[in-house]
Amino acid sequence: MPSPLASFRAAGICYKQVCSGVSRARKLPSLINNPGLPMSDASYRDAIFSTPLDKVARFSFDEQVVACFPDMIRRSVPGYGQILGMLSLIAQRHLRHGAHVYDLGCSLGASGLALAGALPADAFRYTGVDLSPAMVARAKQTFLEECPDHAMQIEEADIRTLEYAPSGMIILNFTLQFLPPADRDALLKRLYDALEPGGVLILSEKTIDADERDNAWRVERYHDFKRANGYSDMEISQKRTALENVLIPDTLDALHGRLALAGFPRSMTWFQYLNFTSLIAFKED
Ligand code: GEK
Repeated sequence: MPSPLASFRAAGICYKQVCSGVSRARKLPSLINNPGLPMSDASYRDAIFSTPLDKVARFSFDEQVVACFPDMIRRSVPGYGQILGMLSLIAQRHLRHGAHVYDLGCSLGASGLALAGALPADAFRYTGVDLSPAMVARAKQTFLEECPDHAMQIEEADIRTLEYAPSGMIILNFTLQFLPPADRDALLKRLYDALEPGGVLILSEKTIDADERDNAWRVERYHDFKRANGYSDMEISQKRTALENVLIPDTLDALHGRLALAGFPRSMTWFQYLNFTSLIAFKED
């Protein structure tokens, strides 16, 4: 199996660039805006739903997904690279020197790599947490190879039951949507409690619109986005089936409501691209 970094690079995601912030992040392939840029090597390309399946199984973060994950997320999540690129700029503004950062549902540790690429080794301590053993194993290997001088830890755990250490920044990038809705408020409350005064939570999610017509428009344009990134109608449809009752999106209003209920006095939407969004929630000083 290729090294995780090789597959990130093959997917057109160069973390050394993403990590260095907006000016460098502009050089990143911006998906449909740069169709001429090389796509990934065929061996790491997401082709999981490219053949007709008699029965589409529930989506899970297994070895097969891990092998093509950088390509999958780049071609499926509008704005993914831009969100990563901003994390280090947000950290530079909000993170006390040496503070602890959680990345919950870290997958292959992309947010950690983004931070390590932009910030010196003593600027922060990072803990990535993921439930998938395959993700955790590869993320560990990546950090050893790419940023051995930074304090990067990876834990295999369920973020709903973890004991949280005091932290200056908590990143929940496209993870809350995979928890049963009934478990979401309790987790956010625990994260609010774990944040130090002045700490921030970054919450990125796929969203749904309450208005049916708006929702249909956004979903159709999202499918256009996926087609433009090389997915066939069959792949789009089978992936949608696999994610049914696995990825359950909230509305943007519901997300802000959950943050308020958890105790955050202020939250704002800082990024939106079709039905994908990123919020920042502030804990009072
Ligand atoms: C990125 N943040 O690249 N506890 C821990 N991990 C979980 C749980 C749980 N209860 N449920 C799901 N996960 C990443 C992308 S992917 C999003 C996040 C996507 C993990 C799951 O194993 C997977 O790795 C991750 O959450 C969601 O910025 O693939 O759309």
